[in-house]
Amino acid sequence: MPKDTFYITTPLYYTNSTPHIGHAYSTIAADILARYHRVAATGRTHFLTGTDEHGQKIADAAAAAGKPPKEFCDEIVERWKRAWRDLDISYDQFIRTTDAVHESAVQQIFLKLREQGDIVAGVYEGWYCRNDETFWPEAKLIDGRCPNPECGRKVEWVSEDAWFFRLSAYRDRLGAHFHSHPAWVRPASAWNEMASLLRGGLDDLCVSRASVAWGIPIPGEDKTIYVWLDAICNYITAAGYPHDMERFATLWPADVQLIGKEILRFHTIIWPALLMALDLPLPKLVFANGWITMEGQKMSKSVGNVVRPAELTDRYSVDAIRYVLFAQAPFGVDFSFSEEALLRRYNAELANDFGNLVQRVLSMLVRYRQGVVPARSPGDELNVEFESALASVRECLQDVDFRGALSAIWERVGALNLYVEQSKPWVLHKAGDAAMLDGTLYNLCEGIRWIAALIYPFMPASAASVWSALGQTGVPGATWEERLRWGGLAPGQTVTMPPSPFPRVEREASPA
Ligand code: ME8
Repeated sequence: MPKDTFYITTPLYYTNSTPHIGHAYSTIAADILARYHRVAATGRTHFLTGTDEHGQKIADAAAAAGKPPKEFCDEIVERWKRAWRDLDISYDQFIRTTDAVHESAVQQIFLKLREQGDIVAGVYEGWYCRNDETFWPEAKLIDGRCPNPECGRKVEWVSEDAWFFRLSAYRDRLGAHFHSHPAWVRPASAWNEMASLLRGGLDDLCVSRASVAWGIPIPGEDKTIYVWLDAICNYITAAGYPHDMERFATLWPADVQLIGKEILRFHTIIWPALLMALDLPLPKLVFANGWITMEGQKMSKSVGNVVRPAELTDRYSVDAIRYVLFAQAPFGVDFSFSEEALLRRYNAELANDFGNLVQRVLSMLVRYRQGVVPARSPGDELNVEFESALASVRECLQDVDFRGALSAIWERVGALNLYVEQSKPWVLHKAGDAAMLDGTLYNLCEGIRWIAALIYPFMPASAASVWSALGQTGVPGATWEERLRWGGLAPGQTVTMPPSPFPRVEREASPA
């Protein structure tokens, strides 16, 4: 079976923490792409996410909670799954690095690489940061501490017999891949940063741990496999490598791998070198999303400045958060989170521009036409702009440009609002111009039907509510190919009033 499935992945999240909106951002991005590819008729789609459960950091967190690591992870994983359910994340597969199939696949990968001479014996001596599970060269340390600005913890001197992946041997091939694929890592700033890192040369990578018991054992030895080697292989083990090569062939290479920019080196240097060693094709695109920051610092558990999704969805709805996070900044660029900005955007773009439009149009339809879609009037040209908006949204989402897609949709929302103002259905009604009123109401309802289909990848619940209020069946807009034809709304269709999709939220009174 050849590759026939659009394959999207997120990072695997550490189970020493529970989701904040930074994690949600990457996962919702993957969900938008997955939903888009499902409705945009590109064929099959597979969306993978999951959890990264091995390593000292997780073992320490479990010990602090007084639980065996696996039991600890079992509980935390439920919280990740619940958070994704609450945010309407439609993943197709959730992998845990403690899954038996993954563990055995990683052991097989390790043994294969060792057998073919890509993993070799050596001695490791160096400075190790437990929190980041990373070895740091002495020159990088800042006052004897981890140089990761989010961490800054004391590093430890580690000396042990070890196994090394011969990363340095892949430098030239990696360099050639970067140069022949200038868009395989995005945004361009990420490609530049990694290409220049490659020019600086590569050290071999220590891929065993004698001191870490909570990990995948190296068969026949008292060591475990380095947690990053273990975790990064999930993208292929989840797809069936090496136990189900038939399935694997339909999925691999991944079409889009979404990550945060702090893990670029792992995903665009180490990961492709491992794939080259396994003689597998490289992912088509690795896209590093920007960071959500708070007062200039990355939102993270270690900084202690996290906002949990539930704190926001209680007040604004899930779809509002899914919208606002992507309307605010281009994907790949950092942006600062503030509830103030969220509230402003929510009330202006969702409650006012979109929510009011739906309520206003459908209540006119109920008032003037008893909720029945009237006949379409020939000769209007509204379809032209909607068809070109559809093309722009497709182009943007194909290009992982979420904000571009939303702005193309909101241009149409704005145009429908203007159309209401200019065509004045209430005046047509008063004047008894029935044919004109019919045509106008038809266009408005059909325009709203299109908007519901187009917003579906971003806001599935609101899309579904408007879609079914218009008497449409199935997943909103599935598929765009079939459902997005101007005139698809059948005259005679009865429409119901949906609940207001985005009720206005008033600013909380500031404390006196
Ligand atoms: O790094 N802004 O897991 P992790 C935007 N287990 N995205 C953010 C973010 C923020 N403030 N904070 C987190 C790991 N993220 C490893 C990955 S992959 C084989 C192993 C997102 O739990 C972003 O995608 O620390 C980042 O890369 C990921 O969460 C890190 O999650």
